[in-house]
Parts: sequence; C-alpha cells; structure tokens
Amino acid sequence: MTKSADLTYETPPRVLLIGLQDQQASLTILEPHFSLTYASTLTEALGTLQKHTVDIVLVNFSLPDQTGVQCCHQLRHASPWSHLPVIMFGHNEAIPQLIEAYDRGASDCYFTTSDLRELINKIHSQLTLTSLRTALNNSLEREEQILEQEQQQWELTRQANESDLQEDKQRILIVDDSVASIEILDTILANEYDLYFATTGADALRIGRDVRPHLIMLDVMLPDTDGYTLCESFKRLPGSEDTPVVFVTSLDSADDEAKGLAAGAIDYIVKPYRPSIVKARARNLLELVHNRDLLKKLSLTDALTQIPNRRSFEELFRREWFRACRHSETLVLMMIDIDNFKKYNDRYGHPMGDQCLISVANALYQSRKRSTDYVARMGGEEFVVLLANTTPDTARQFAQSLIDAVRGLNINHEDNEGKGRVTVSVGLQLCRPVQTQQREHVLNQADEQLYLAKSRGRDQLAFGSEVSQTPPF
Ligand code: GH3
Ligand code: MG
Ligand code: MG
Repeated sequence: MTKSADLTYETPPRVLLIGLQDQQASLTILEPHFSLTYASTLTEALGTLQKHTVDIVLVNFSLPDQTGVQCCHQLRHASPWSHLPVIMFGHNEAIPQLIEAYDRGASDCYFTTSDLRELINKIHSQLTLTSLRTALNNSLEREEQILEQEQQQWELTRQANESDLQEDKQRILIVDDSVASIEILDTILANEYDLYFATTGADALRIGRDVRPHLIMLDVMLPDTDGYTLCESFKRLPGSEDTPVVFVTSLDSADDEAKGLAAGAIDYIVKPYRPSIVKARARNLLELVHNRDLLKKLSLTDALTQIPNRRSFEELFRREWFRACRHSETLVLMMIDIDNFKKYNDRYGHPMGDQCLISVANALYQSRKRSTDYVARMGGEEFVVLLANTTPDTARQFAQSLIDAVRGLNINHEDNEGKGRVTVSVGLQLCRPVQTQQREHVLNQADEQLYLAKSRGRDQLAFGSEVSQTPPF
C-alpha cells in the first residue's frame, strides 16, 4: 500500500481475510476498495504472509481449528507481522467475546448486524492509524539516531577530557601520501605535539577514530580518496565532528581553497611550508580547541563537587527518556537530599558544609555500578540519580547502597535528629516512559517520594512505581 500526497491510495490496500470464505459473497462489497486474499486457518494465513505483503487482517471470531481471538493473539505475537492491524469479524453471538478480543490485541471489531459500509470505514481508519504510526516511528527513529550520535560524542568527549588530564601534549593527525611532506611537518611540529601519520584515507579514518586527534592536517590529493571527501567523512565520524581540519596542499587556486572550506576545513596552508606559519597556525587552532573543550566540560560539571551538574542531567534525561520510550524500557529517577543540612551549616560553618557536600557527592558518584548509571548535583544539597532499564529490586538495592555509602562516610552531625552523622533521604520513582507523558512529571513524583522519606524520619528510601501500560504496538 503506497499513499500519494492527497491521501488516496495509489494501489488498493491488501486485506487478508481469515476464516471468511463463507462470507465471500457479501464481502464482494470490499472489492472496489481493497485487494482481497482469503485463508481458512492461521497456518494458511502465515503461509500467505510469507509470500505476499498485507496491510490489514480480518479474522472471523470462529475458525475451524481455534477461536478467532486465539488466532488474533498469535498473529500479534507473530513477528514480523505483529504490527498489522487486526479487525475481528463476527455474528451477534460473538459480541460477548468483544472485551477478550481487545485484550488479545484486536484493533477493532465488526459485527454483521452493522452495515458492511461500516466495515469499509473501520478498515480505512485502521490503515490511516497504521500509516500515521509508521510515520511517527520513522521520525522517532531519525531523532533517536541523532540522539545516539550525540550520546557517542558525549561519551567520547568525556573519555577524551579524562585522558587529556593526564597528557600534556595535544595530538595532531597528519594525512599525506608524500613521505617528504610528512618529514617536513615532523621537523616543524614534533617537539610541541604528539604526531600521528597516515598516508591513505582509510588509515586516516582508522587512526582518527582510535587516537582522537585535536587537529587534523590533510593533504588534498591522496591515493584512495581526495582530501575534501575525507574531510566530510571526519565531520561525520562520531567524536570528530568538531575536530578542526586544515588542508595542506600545493594547490593554491582560490577555487581549491573555497572547496576545502566548503568541505568543513577551518584553515588552508599552501606548500611549500614556511615553518613559522605552520607552527603559528597549529598553535592558534589547538588553543581554540583546548578552550572550547574546557568550556564544554565546565558547562556540564558542577564547580564545587566536580560531578555532572543540572544542565548535564537535563541533557541526559532528555536522551534517556527518549530511548526508554522507544524501547519500552523502565527508567528510575532518584532525588537525594542531605538531611538537616541547614543545621549542619549552622553548627559547623559553611566551609565545612562545602566539604561535606564534596564528600557526599563523591560517595554517591562512586556508587555507580554500570556505565549507564548516572549521578549529578541538582543544586544546593540535592542530587539526582538516573538508572536506565532497571528492575524494581535493583533500583531499591541501588538506593539503599547510596544511603549506606553516605552513612559510611561517618561525617559527624550532632543536630541530625539523634543520628549523629550526615545522612541522606532518597525519593525514588520508577516509570515506563511513554511519548505522550511529560518527563518533568516523573521528576515531581520522585520529589514527592523524597518528601515522604523526609516525613517518615529521614535517612531512608521512599519507593514509588508507576509503570504505565505498554502501548499495543
Ligand atoms: P531537610 O532534611 O528537610 O532537607 O532539611 P535541610 O536543612 O537539609 O533543608 P533546607 O532546604 O532547609 O536547607 C538546605 C541547606 O543547604 C540550606 C543551605 O544553606 C544549604 N546549602 C545549599 N547549597 C549549599 C552549598 O553549596 N554549600 C553549603 N555549605 N551549603 C549549602
Ligand atoms: Mg533540599
Ligand atoms: Mg536537605
């Protein structure tokens, strides 16, 4: 079934009718609208589905070897056809099975007491719904691809930032098929930078992925590709999108330069090299990269505790929410708040309060178990934890381990309701996100749970779960 822009069908939608041969005479009314194929049992229907594309299925409530409702249920679980809309078809006696039919995955039901034109309308409605759903899924898929790239980039940047802390030299990838050119650049730059060399486009991409250079110097002419294409490939390589590329080449026409810049290059150096110019340009560009990366890192890190900040959380929450919707996975949010922290500040002073915040942040951060477990400081003495695809038991254990970790710090707190040390309360909300739901709602629910934990005496967990219905498609 393909639909043209004016929403009329270019080819008639294909309807598979199961167990409806005896209705064939009356169902001729469908023929001007749809292309019909009959099967007498589910087995025969599955055979047809293997060979032909079908847009919608009609199932008789009574079949020779099983009930129509059973057949519908099995179709719903018969991947790759589980997405096909199923309309149940029956006489009046089948009406009591209506609820069961919907429970078992029927999209709609038609009873012969109604005009057959209603059946035509029902089929059209289901087909429209299906095409809308497909369009929605496609756009969700596209958005997910973008988010996944963002996620990869985020991870790579984080790893790179961590490894950069231990390294003092920035990395430059030099791509040139001329060994003489490579040697010249080596002489000019080797003292100040870590240099990596590639003589083909394929090698350059591989090294680029492994080494994550801070700067790429590209020759325009290479044996297996040209520099412009390679530059575009680097711009698509996760983690390299923002790495500056400089063309180094003996081509010196204005056209070449324009082409290089259009491909995403940031600068253009013409051979033969003047060492002072190459050095100055490399230094300027690398300083730019360094400052940009630092800024990005600072903007996502909490200044006091050095763990991710609220902005970082909001970025991640958006992504994880989307992923959970897409895969019908659970998401766990925890709001964590230090107990009687105002009194801690009052007794021990603000600087000690800051030290306490740092220790608690570290304890929470170190409690992460999987690479996807996420901890951030929301602000003040409040933290947030996000766990993807987690069972209630694991979530509960995780929350308890956070409470224990903070208790285990044994930070003296005389005014904490007799507990003697610093403690936290945790409000946990487990959900199964759906696209139609506001994600802020779950944050509020976790906050409500936190309020409960506080009111029940602090230093404890309050657990909320609102696992929404899985959508029927
Ligand atoms: P509860 O157990 O109900 O959470 O009581 P509480 O005293 O912890 O909560 P309240 O919201 O009344 O007080 C929070 C305190 O956290 C007040 C504020 O001075 C302190 N605080 C927030 N941010 C910082 C910070 O960055 N450093 C320090 N030292 N204190 C902070
Ligand atoms: Mg608070
Ligand atoms: Mg508090």
